[in-house]
Amino acid sequence: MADPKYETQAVTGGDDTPSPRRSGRRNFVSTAAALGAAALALPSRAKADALNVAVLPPDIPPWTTQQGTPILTPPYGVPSAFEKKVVRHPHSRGVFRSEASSVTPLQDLHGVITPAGLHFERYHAGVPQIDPTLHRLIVHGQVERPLVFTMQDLLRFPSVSRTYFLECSGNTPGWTKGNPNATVADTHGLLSCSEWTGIPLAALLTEVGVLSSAHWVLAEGADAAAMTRSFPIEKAFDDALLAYAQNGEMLRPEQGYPLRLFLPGFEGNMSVKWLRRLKLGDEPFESREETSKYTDLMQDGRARQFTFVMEAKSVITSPSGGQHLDGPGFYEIRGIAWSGRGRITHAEISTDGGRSWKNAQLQEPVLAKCLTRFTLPWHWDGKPAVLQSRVRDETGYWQPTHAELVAARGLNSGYHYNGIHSWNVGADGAVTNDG
Ligand SMILES: Nc1nc2c(c(=O)[nH]1)N[C@H]1C(S)=C(S)[C@@H](COP(=O)(O)O)O[C@H]1N2
Ligand SMILES: [Mo]
Repeated sequence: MADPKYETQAVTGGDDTPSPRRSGRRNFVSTAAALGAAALALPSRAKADALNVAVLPPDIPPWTTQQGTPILTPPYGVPSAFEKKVVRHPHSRGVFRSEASSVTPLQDLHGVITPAGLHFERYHAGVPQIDPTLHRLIVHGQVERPLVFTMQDLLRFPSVSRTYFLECSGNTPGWTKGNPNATVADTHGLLSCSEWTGIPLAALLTEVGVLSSAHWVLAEGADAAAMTRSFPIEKAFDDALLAYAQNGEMLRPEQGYPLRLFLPGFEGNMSVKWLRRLKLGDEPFESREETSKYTDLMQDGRARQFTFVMEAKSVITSPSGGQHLDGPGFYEIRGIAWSGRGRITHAEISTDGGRSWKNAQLQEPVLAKCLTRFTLPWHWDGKPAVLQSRVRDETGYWQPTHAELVAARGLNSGYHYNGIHSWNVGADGAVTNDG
């Protein structure tokens, strides 16, 4: 479809003889009317007038009459200058610091892949700048042959590429009522999805030889936080990766360059970045990040520990907090869904705050432990509406309501919130967060 910015303009000049282009335009206008013209971008005649240039059909815009920017400028491509607002923002604290996180602007993205430069970031002691030629991975503990690998060694192993989401277990401050001005980045932005390339951890463990007494693996990062977590050996032989590339290029420094552990579907914290050590043992290692942190305090004062899996969750990204509907008419409701247990099998959308639900269309491909897009055509009648989505995964688990989550886990924990999220649409078209 042509850019509506041009197509909704009145054609100036020329005679009245119908031409293919004009009848094309007429068809387009009738489609536009059917969709509700308000859903389309408004013409920018005023802007063109202000610039004193003729850019709209049938005039020829200046970018058609002059040579464009030469190739290789800059040598590493960047988004259009008109997309400058699509960036990561610091999470909650309002400033970038070494003990910090930044969020992915999910409301401005399309498809399921997060561009590397927009992948959320979470680090406990800043981003180390590691020379890959000086980086080593040591594998020791209950193994037959303790070994130290260089990056060159690791790149020679057979590799795989898999598309997986990564979500921080602290994503979504849903336990308490949210800020009405929050966007999806604010509520769900500690979530991204990439194609990760690396070595199946199983292949590396086969190389060192696992002793039968080994049931747990400790992973340690080379950053100043020396982030350290334990995970069961079953995960190592299931789908754990030693990832060195992301969306076709080597990892970004923020994502763990030159090597990170990647545990698909598990809470983000366990995917240790800047990975320098794996130790095999018969028990979990009880590191700081799996005892005093990343445990979930329950209502009765006891804490859940080793809550690895990120459960099925979804959020509507359009229309969503901070956006504005330009009057009644057609809108496509769009959202993303994911589950750490496997594939998403159902997505439903409510426009009346959960009183009634409609099946949304899952957009292919539907991959396990990966973001899945879902959509639903919607005609907004201009009245206040409450938009919600809920999803089910292949285990039959349904994304819970806030009330169900609170009943099961109380209100002491800040982690693992996957409740149904609501956006309010006001009669004026303003979309606000309802938590
Ligand atoms: N070495 C190391 N690994 C780490 C962290 C860290 O601070 N240091 N942060 C963890 C946390 S809490 C999360 S949510 C993920 C975030 O990964 P990302 O920055 O690539 O999004 O990395 C995890 N791995
Ligand atoms: Mo995290």
